[in-house]
Amino acid sequence: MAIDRFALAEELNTLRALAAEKWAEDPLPVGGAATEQLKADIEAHGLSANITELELDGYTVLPPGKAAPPELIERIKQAMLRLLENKKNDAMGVGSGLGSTLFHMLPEDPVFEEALMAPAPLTLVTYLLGYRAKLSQCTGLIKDSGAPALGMHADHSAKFAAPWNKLSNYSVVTWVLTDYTFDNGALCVWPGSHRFSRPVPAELTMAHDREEIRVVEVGAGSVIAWHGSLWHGAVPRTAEGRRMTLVLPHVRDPIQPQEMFWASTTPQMIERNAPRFCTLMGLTAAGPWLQDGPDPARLGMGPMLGSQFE
Ligand SMILES: O=C(O)CCC(=O)C(=O)O
Repeated sequence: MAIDRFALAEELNTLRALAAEKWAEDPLPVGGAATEQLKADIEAHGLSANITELELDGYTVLPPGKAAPPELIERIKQAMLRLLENKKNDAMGVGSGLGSTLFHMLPEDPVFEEALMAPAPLTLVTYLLGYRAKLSQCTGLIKDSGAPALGMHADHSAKFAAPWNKLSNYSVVTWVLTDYTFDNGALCVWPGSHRFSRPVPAELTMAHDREEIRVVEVGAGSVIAWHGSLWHGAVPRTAEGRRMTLVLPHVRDPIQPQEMFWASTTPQMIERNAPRFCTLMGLTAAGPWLQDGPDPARLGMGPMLGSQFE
């Protein structure tokens, strides 16, 4: 049976109209105002050193307590464990190096909205991808003892043709929910590799023991953000117990997110979050249409010329 595309368009337009109303409260800054606002946000959250690390190393770590208090970390873990209990299949397979994966968790518990909207990591997203960044995935990774290494890769691989430009188009914010150590199967990175602007060569994908590679040993509650060209992977988990991670990749505004967040956004989610949430859900990006074309009222300035979101 074919999709009822008109019903789908109506749903989307209703959500986009709610997003437009919400935006009227506090539209995101553009141009010089965006630069000034970003500088102020970096200052307000004490992130200057993190921005330098993003430039030099291609990744940075917010220590425990900087992104959120320990109680939020605990609630994220509990929500993921509930989802894990009810999980029906494992699309990637635990042998993939990612562990057990929980995809598209955002609509399952408001605690994921809290993580997404946490101001310090969101400021790093803005620095990497701009104020109009969209959420691309809300994924849980759970690795048990014996989980294999995750091969070295860059997140721009298989998404953008290389050589890549210097901008990050896809950036991950990763919430470390249990301590990362070498034996616990921590993330590992090749600092500075984001400047190579190309995928990891095949012969280096399992070269986790190279001297250039740094294992990111950080405590539970840390948040790590990185540039999409950074070469990274994970060492195997040899210790007992379980590694838990919340992964929030984001994309720049014109790029298609991997998960269909607009389709699972509800009016309640729009209501209870700041206006920027609508942008993260993809509800303020240039809109699609069917045979009846764009709605001039929703475009604000007349068809094709611009929109109320500029
Ligand atoms: O935490 C890990 O195991 C690595 C995750 C990863 O590679 C990614 O999120 O791109």
